[in-house]
Amino acid sequence: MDKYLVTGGAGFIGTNLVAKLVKEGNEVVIIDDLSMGKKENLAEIDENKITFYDETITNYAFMENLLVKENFDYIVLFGAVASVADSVENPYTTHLINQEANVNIYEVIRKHNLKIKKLLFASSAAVYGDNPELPKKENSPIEPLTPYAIDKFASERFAMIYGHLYNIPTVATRCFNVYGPHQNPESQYSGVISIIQDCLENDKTFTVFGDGEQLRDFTYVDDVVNAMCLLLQSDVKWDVFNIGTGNVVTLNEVIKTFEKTMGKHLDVVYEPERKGDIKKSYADISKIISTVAYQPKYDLQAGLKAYMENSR
Ligand code: UD2
Repeated sequence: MDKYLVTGGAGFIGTNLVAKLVKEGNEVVIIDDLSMGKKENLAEIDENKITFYDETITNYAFMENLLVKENFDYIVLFGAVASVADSVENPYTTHLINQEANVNIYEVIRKHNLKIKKLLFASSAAVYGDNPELPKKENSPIEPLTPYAIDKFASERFAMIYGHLYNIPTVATRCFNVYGPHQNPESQYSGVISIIQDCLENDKTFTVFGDGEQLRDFTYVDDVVNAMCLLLQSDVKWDVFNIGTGNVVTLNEVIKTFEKTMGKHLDVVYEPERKGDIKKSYADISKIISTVAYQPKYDLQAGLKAYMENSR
């Protein structure tokens, strides 16, 4: 049994990871200020195995005390303002959360010489921006277009550099369009699959921005969580990995597959494409496959089916 810290552990990907870690017999401490995450997301998890703090990662004194007191084996960092739009509206306040608070955690580890087995920082495919090189490889050009993407990239680089300089085993992941249970569909910038699910379930009309031919690598959250566990448990350090499926689909294909899975028609209207929308984004995942033998298990059809079954 190991002791994990998961920041943002009541959020979408965090909750799914915590559920797996607890199922495998680990003890998990969660920090989440519930700005995006929800406590209900943790309802099905054995509460004797988790400790939940309704706290922000920008409370430096709290974070320092906790890290020193608990001596975690593993640390996984999801805590962030995950909305790109929010970062455009509030670049400085989101920067304090999306970058500074992470650097503070690395600094506490360094300052107190904490002996962790691995720290994983959850970065994002957003760091690649709209550069036309496809599929995105880890060494493709980095062109962050928003404060969110800059902070993700900087936190990722700080994780690598703290790792190198102070011998802390760190790793970072860049996830591509993740979907699955506990994703919050409430904002127009929520994951598109959660919005489609909400529209199908509640007979609402879904708006396609653009012609629906935008390409994405939609990745079911179980694959993401498995990939992260493989990286945590391996000897890999000071390196960054794409997590996706390596398959690419259009939004129109997603709608068709979803309708088939649900056995229900979706009302759709088309509107002009969003400003700054990326036309094509998909991952080259050969690095994580060759390094830790990751194999995605869910294509779109299987992922949507699992999503429906596990959302009930
Ligand atoms: C994803 C990430 C974002 C950032 C970005 C970097 C999510 C939720 N967002 O944005 O954080 O990392 O990648 O490239 O993972 N769409 C509609 N109707 C809707 C909502 C969306 O047509 O109601 C379109 C949207 O314009 C886009 C596609 O669906 O073309 C996917 O949208 P998204 O918000 O799920 O994800 P994306 O790739 O824009």
